[in-house]
Amino acid sequence: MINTGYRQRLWYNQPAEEWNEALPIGNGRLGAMIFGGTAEEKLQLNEDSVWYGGPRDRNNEDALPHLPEIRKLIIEGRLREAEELAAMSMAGLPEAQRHYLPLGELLLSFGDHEQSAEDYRRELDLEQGVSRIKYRIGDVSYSREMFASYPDQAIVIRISTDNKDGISLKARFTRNNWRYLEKTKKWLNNGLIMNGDCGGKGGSTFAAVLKAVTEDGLCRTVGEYLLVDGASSVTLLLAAGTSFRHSDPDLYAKRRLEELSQVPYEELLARHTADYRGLYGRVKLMLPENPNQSGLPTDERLKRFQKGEEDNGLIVTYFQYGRYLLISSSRQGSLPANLQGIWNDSFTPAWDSKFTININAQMNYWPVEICNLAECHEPLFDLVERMKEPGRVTARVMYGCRGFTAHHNTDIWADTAPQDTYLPASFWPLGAAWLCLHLWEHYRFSQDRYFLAKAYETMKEAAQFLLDYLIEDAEGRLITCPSVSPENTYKLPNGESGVLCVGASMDFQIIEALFGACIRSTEIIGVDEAFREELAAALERLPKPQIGKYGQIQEWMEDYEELEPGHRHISHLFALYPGDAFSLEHTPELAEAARRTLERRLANGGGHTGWSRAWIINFWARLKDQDKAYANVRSLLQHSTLPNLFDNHPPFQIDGNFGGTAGIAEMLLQSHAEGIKLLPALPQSWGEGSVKGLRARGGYTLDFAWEEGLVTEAVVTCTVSGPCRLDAPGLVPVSFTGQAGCSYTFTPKG
Ligand code: FUC
Repeated sequence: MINTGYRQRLWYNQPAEEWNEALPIGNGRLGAMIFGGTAEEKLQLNEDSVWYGGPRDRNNEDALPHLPEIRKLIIEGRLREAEELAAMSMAGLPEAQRHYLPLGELLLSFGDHEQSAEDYRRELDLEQGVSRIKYRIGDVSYSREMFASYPDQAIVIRISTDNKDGISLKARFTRNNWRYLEKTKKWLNNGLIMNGDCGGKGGSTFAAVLKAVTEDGLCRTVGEYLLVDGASSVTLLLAAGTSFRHSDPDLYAKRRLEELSQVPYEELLARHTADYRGLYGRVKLMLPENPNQSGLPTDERLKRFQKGEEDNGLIVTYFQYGRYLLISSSRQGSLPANLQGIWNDSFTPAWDSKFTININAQMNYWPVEICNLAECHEPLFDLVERMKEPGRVTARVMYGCRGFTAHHNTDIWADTAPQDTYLPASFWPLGAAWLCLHLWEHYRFSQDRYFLAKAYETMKEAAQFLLDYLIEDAEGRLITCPSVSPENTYKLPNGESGVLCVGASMDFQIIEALFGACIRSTEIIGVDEAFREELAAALERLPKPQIGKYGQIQEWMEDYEELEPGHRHISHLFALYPGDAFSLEHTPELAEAARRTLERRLANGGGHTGWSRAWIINFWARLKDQDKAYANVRSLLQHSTLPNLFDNHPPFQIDGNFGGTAGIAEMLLQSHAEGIKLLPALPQSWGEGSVKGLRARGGYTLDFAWEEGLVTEAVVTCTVSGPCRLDAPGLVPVSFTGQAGCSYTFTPKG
């Protein structure tokens, strides 16, 4: 039975016992994980610019003088020596970039909660972007409604009861064991201010401010506590900021709340939902659902799914949750979604909870265009823009090159020097180039030439770096060296194994995509003819993709054995997804080799992290293998999904959520080869359904429905005028010239 529009929500019959059960809210900048306790409630808080330490120049000046020697050692296969020298001369100084920190916690204790709670329910309403908690104590009902508002830049917590004057509570901020860096002060009789240092030299200062607005009742502050007694309802407003954006974060946050405390709660809610729905409401997905499952809480559904039960409804929720998480962790003006979006409770988070740009940060943005959230892409573009200056210094100081570069990580300060001396990853200068392809993708979807004209300048600088970085090998080809195939190790016939290499296949695929994008851009905006020719000449000399002894795409220029044939990174299939140089349509042999590559990775235990599994879904979707794509959607939810539907690397890492959402979209719609293809990888169990609002390259929005795997109606809405080609099972292939602003409907009858 087709879902006729159940409200998309996550819901539970009990409070969260641990962080991975708590529910996330966010407005891109401010975030909270809500535990939903009754007598004691906890909101673990984040603000996206609370990072340890200030900006630094970490470039290692010894890189450039040692570069020829490192190259020589690698080319001669003396990997141990090359790696030893690279570890000393190329490592960032100091080794680590900055790391992301929690803002703190807001703890609430409620009076008259001695008896146990009944009729408990908590939910995250994905349609409204609101979290709710309801329960009863004796005869008294309580409810809480919470959201992070983008238009008002605050977290809003509304506490209500049906017992007039029945709310009393104590509120306080905490910051675990890091309390020595902050202190909490009173703010009049109804507010608290927690402020302090984020730590580290040149680091930011932060402030979090809480203000209570009550109906009836009294407010006062005692020590670090804010107390409310005898209120009929309470609205708690929370604002926060750091000196990364505000010269006086205290003042900023207080002003925010002074203003918002004058606005009725209903209006704050209305402003939030209008803003949120403006993004979320653009896409609707319906698949055949089992109505008996819709009455079950999310954790129960997930458990059943993990035991093998089918549940398309849960998959639809997972898909929309990915969109929710993106809206909540990446909004105009915020930092990009980091490894944990914005939700992090650790002062020493896994991989620093920063921006890992050899797959993870990019994966966060895979759903953004196709799932109609293009505005949410902007924080990534802003970061790329800020990386340009440090990236120019890194290019010049480390490699003596023009343009800008970055390695496999960056941080709040847009640091581009290598992160750590983890040899399988660190000395890989393709990070900026890959990120720049996001600019190009944004253009491909929007066709916005003004955007492209500016973006091209950035893409060009990333390409300039690579033109200079490429060296000629004995056969006259242009190769990268040193590089790595993130983050795999190869074995040499002489018994040595290592990671630094000559020409990782992924490098050439990224370079080809970037140079190609730059060439197209110069044509579209009519500039830089000479540079276009330089790029075209270099493209000719790049090594071509090769098929190795297992029939696989070679991961390196030589057909080396991999130390881990089931490695989580499948970098050499970049050109299959997110790139598009490998396709069934245009390069069937490479597509077949890509299939073999995947089979071999999977047969050797591949896909064991959430993000790797999510990437695999996208690969199979591009290979139009609906069964394998679906099996990997199943695996993602089965093996790599936490009770709150967060992706589990393990630990929690958000990229798998975003990659999973992108993969589901890619099964329904593709637009990387010529034209638009509907239902390219539709699994049997999604035989009927509909989707509204997906975007396709070329400036199109698609609404379509299908039955028994055949499209019954497709509506193409054009945002720009131009030729369009549509291919869908059940429809006669059609080419037409669309007019901007017009919609065209196609049915099996024509
Ligand atoms: C890359 C991956 C790891 C992890 C880390 C954040 O280094 O290889 O699996 O996702 O980034």
